[in-house]
Amino acid sequence: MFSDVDWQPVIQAIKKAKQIILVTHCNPDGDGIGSQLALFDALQSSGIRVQMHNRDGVPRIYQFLTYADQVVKGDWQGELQADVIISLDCGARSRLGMPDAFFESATLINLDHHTSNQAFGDINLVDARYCATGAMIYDLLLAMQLPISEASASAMYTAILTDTSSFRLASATADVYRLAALLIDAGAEPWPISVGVYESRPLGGLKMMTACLETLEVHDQGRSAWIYVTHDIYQQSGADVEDTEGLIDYARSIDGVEVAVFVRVDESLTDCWKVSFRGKTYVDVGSLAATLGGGGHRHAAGCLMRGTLAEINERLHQAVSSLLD
Ligand SMILES: [Mn+2]
Repeated sequence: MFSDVDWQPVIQAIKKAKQIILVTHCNPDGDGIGSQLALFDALQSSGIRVQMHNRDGVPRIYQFLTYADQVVKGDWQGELQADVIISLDCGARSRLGMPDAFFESATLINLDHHTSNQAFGDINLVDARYCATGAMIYDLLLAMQLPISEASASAMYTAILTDTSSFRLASATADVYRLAALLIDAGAEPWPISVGVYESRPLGGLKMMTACLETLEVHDQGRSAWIYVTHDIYQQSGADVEDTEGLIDYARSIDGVEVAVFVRVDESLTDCWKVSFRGKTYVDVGSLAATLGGGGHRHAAGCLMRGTLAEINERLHQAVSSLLD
């Protein structure tokens, strides 16, 4: 997509590697998983020893992708065999959910497109022009002159599809559509991928959606919309965190709403809340999240907050209102 990116430091490190491990952020999304599986496929096909490990595994909706079953899930234990770690789509090292020991002896390559990326790698290639890390992987494979298989094309298409909210965000430029077309030419099938990602929901997920939409509040003279997932909603619906994917888009979809806020309780920690923001036009929710200790993009960002729901809500309302004034 971009010819001015210097991939050489990354390529040199990959070529020197004896073994590579690919990792992505906790609660991975389609971009993290798609990037990981595409790069795994390409590196493995070229004879490089490569493995994948995600603390949170692969969400159900991405398990149809080739090699998803090869991602090892869980807390990292034991010693690292790999001498190169490639972090994909992750803005901060702590978001990988790996212990410090994991990073001690290997070269860490950080490939990402988040403006808030903390440049935590030994080699950092962070470029916010890309709509998705999956699109960066495409350019990397081109630069390495590796062929694009059907499996890697499908994984990269999934990354781009999901990170542009189905080609609806401002990041879905003509170049992104051209890349999607190239991936389709290489074997990615849009409808089966859409069925896998968007049309295979568990019933509990829809029950959660109903309950979550019931919590809808509109503030700031109709310019902010808020939805919540509480412990009760998790329990009554039988759904889990994976089923919250995309719920925030309903809040943003309301006419006149500029900022959508989604507050969901952490399933394991008490008084801990995961807050997501989506902006529609002029509001930069990335900087909003940054003021609250989080990060992200202009139109999509998030942060972690501690306290009772009432406490964090007060802070949140102030922060969002001041942004809309
Ligand atoms: Mn991404």
